[in-house]
Amino acid sequence: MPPTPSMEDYLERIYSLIEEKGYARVSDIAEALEVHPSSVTKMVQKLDKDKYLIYEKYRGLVLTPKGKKIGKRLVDRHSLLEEFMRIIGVDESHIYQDVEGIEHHLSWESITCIEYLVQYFQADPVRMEELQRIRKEDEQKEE
Ligand SMILES: [Mn+2]
Repeated sequence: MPPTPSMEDYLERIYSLIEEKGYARVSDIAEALEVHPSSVTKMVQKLDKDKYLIYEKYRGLVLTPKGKKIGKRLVDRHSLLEEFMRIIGVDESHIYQDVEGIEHHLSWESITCIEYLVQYFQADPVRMEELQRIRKEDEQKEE
């Protein structure tokens, strides 16, 4: 069974905490996701049961190879979608929340398509200028 959106949020966060600090404590996860530590403990136990990680109350948690693999994929997906939003001209102040809102609801096929689109724009700066030109022309019409 694939992870639920909520499990994805946890795996994504746990993976980046471990990347950044070398470990992920229940209190760090709770703070990062703005949830109560008891919710974290519950979810971590579920992720342990589903073999994404190994949780020992006093020793903390480690991701299994399966947990690492999906964690990395989720973190990469988040970065890709942020990059996509930036390219299409979304204001920086909306990017994080918008990505949090859509990331769980796209199929991996759609993610791959977005990846190609991002590559398309990154390959040639003229393409991004062209997109910005369309936007500017439209904004000028409204003025
Ligand atoms: Mn995310």
